[in-house]
Amino acid sequence: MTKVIRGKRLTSKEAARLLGVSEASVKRWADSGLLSMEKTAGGHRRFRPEDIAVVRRAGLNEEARSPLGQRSAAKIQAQARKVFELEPGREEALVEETFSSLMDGRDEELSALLVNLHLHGQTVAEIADRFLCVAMRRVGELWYRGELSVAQEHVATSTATAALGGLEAVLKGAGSGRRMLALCCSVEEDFHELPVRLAALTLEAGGFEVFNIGTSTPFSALTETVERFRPHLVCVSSTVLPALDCTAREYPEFHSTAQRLHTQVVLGGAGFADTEVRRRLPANLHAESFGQLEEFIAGRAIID
Ligand code: B12
Repeated sequence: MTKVIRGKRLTSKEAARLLGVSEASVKRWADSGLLSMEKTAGGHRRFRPEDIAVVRRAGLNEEARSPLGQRSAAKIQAQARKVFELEPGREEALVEETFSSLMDGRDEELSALLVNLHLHGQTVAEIADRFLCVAMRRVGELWYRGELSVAQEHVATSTATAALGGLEAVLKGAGSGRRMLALCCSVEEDFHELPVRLAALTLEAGGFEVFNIGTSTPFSALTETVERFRPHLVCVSSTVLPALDCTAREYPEFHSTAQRLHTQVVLGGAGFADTEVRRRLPANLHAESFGQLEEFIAGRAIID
């Protein structure tokens, strides 16, 4: 994809605020090579949000090891969250920015925006629910009304997918110690990729090691995979449910295998919203948002 506009960069002042240090420290670290930077034509230091996010997380992890550090790490996060929530009208403006980046195929710029949101205290689930999915639904409405071609929709989806790479890089190795395993996929004949990717990212941010099996995975295949890998959690997405009868036939074996192996089952997305579908496909959680998935994994509902 042609990158007409490069990703947004942070100034020394912005980087300093996000890292909770002085501007002088940021400049010193940058000049000594501790912090990656670029220089503008006028000689000003500029920073990639991804680089600041990595340093910030490393700093927070370091601090969190001492009881005093835990308090200050929490304070930095709370401060960042406050900065974000204080600005009125900002959320709509950011959805607008997300939408226009999707429409124009500006993946680097979108990636920088998503990482920036994360730096300002937004969780992966919040970024998905409040920004990316809202913008994608707008794409869907335009497409449905015939105001957008399939090719334009494809540009939007691949831009979103590419932009998630930035968040993925920042989240690498989230959580410490032994990581629990989770499997992600979508139901048979559902080819919507983004929800599977967002579920995987939400789980990674929650400290899971994630195998993304991909779209259109029949429950019979999933049963075998659960037997083989014995994950702590399986997260299945359904944006559409074209093969309901087949799915309902294969589901009981999958579900009893998961129960026997103490694997938690999360079913998420519009395809699982119907009460009758939920009755036929029981699970530990039927999620309507990534926030619910995040809450579920944070709620220690997972048995290690
Ligand atoms: C991109 C797209 C496609 C692309 C997918 C490309 C790709 N590589 O991924 C393509 C072109 C392939 C496609 C095909 C089709 N699509 Co389509 N598609 C979309 C679009 C525009 C975006 C989908 C997306 O990524 N959304 C982002 C997700 C994450 O947001 P969300 O669905 O709103 O999800 C929310 C919750 O449900 C929840 N959630 C969702 N999934 C999950 C999963 C988990 C685990 C959790 C915890 C939570 C969760 O979180 C979100 C809230 O923040 C949507 C529009 C829309 N409304 O979303 C239509 C849409 C989903 N598609 C639709 C349709 C009809 C189709 C087709 C049948 C069209 C056709 N005639 O061929 C086919 C079906 C193909 C198939 N069998 O899979 C309809 C579905 C209507 C319906 N309810 O049945 C939509 C809503 C468009 C519309 N307005 O009509 N599509």
